[in-house]
Amino acid sequence: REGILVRKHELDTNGKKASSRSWNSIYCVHDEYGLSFYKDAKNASSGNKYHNEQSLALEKSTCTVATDYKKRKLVFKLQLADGSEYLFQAKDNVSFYLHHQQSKLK
Ligand code: I3P
Repeated sequence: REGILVRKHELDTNGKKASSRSWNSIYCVHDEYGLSFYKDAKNASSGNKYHNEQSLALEKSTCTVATDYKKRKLVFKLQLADGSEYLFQAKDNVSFYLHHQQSKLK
């Protein structure tokens, strides 16, 4: 499954506060390799990753609705096994539901 989400990197590996903290619109691809990020669909099809970021391994990750984040709506929180954490904002309820449910499957 793939689509555009707006992402904020909250915590780095081991729970350290992430240094680059702004919200960015990113093309996300969720597949057997994990969650990968691209600037847009074109870059996704050519495999050109967003800022050369490695795919996120979703094993032992948790995905929850970010009820503690009040500044934006339709935000879910992805917490990875390595201690890093990302917030993702969906563009509408359908997108939110699909991405959130999909992330919970792993
Ligand atoms: C960040 C940007 C984010 C903000 C974050 C800032 O600044 O304004 O939107 O998060 O605050 O550091 P920059 O663009 O210069 O990186 P919120 O939208 O959640 O407030 P934070 O460091 O308190 O998370």
